[in-house]
Amino acid sequence: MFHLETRDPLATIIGEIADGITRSVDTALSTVSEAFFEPVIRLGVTGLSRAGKTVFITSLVANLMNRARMPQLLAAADGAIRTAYLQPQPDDTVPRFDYETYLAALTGPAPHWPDSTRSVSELRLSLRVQPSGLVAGLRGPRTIHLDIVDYPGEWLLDLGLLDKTFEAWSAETLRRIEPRDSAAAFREALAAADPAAKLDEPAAKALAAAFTGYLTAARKAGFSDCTPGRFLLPGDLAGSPVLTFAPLPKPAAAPRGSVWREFERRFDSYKREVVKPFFRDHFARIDRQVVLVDALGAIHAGPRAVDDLRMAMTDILSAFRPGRNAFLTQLLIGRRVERILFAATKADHLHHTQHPQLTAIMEAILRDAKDRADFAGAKSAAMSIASLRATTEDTVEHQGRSLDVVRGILAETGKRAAMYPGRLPEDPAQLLSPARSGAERWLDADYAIMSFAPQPLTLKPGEGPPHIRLDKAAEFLFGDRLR
Ligand SMILES: Nc1nc2c(ncn2[C@@H]2O[C@H](COP(=O)(O)OP(=O)(O)O)[C@@H](O)[C@H]2O)c(=O)[nH]1
Ligand SMILES: [Mg+2]
Repeated sequence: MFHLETRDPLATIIGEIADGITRSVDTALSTVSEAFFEPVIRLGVTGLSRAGKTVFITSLVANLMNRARMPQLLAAADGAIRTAYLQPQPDDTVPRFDYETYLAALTGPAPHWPDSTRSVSELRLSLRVQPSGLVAGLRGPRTIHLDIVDYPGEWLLDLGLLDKTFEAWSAETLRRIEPRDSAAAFREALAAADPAAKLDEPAAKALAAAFTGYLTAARKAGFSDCTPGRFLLPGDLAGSPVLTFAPLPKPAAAPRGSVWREFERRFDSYKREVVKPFFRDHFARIDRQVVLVDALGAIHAGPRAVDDLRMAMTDILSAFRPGRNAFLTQLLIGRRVERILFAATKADHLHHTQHPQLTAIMEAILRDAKDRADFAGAKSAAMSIASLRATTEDTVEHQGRSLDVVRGILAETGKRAAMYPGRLPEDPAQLLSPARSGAERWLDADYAIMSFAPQPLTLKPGEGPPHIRLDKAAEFLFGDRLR
């Protein structure tokens, strides 16, 4: 006897046909039998680069294989999860998430943060689950596959390009970057170019490079409207023509073979060959989504970065809104993301007494993003977590006051240090109002941040790496599917 607890497989198939994806009969059949016999949860993990995706996935998988530190994941606490093991992933052409290398970096004898990743990757963790309680005797153990997909948040923001022509995107981009210092070099390159002239490849490359330089600087300065996303994170497309274009002022006439015509064609290829396949092959198949956010980093960087974070969260959320655009609506027929978690990562930089304030800030931003994106449907939540706890807590006396600090090993020097990151306000509005009104700096507070290295660990049998609320995040994201 088997127990069917998955989304309607028929809806899945209809969705695929509707999009005109031709799949071999083989794949279609295995999808059906898999859906019937072995439920699959596709968990998307995203966030802008350096948000903590790699560390999150590595620690989550390690803590699902060794569950002693997962009391808030109910299926782990009550013993329903019998075993968890890695299996070959279903998608042969997607790079495998290099779990073993990352885990060795984080938990080896000289612990360090793993190298930064720049593309999509996937990992399948299979869970053998035996529900406990009354129904336990009636159901045999079953296998549930957790397919974790790591993809850059930068790529999500490209969704907005699908609705735009090259002309509209160019005009809008040029208007927006007009006042920005970071675009000075690109504006200069543009002034020297003639969009009506015949395309010359080295000149095209130079223009694209100047535009990429602008995007990189804008990202650093905290702007989130940095499309096309692949210009920042090209993956294996670096240097290809599909990434060799830039926004242009429209010339009076654009003859065949001109820079304008060729860039327009490349922009369309970018949408067709890069953006659409990503949404079709990865995004549209996700059931549960976690968006990792470096909220503390943004608070430290100042009001502009916090406001930018708020807008980026709105943009990300609107990518998950049904009916967002025609292409996506058609892709998503019969399926949708059921749960979305926005998690402020690296909460181990804060003493636990300040975690409620960080969570309150995330919740306030999420509420605002939901209102602005007119978002309904998926269940959403905000939390503060640390995928890998790199600090320990302490209370020290400082000028007659006692301060709640965290201690750790500084990543740069290897020296031990205590950090007091500043006091987050009880009322999130004290941060969000100045952010919204465009303030340059926080008025009466300063937030510090230090970069700690992972601490050397001695794990007892059954224990995964130390974390903060990773179990709670897991319970929200897929705990319901394990019982
Ligand atoms: N203290 C602390 N730092 C973290 C944590 N997660 C990530 N980081 C830091 O953030 C950096 C980027 O993390 P990574 O997972 O590579 O980000 P990705 O680009 O989103 O995959 C790491 O190199 C660490 O410095 C955490 O849980 N605690
Ligand atoms: Mg990564």
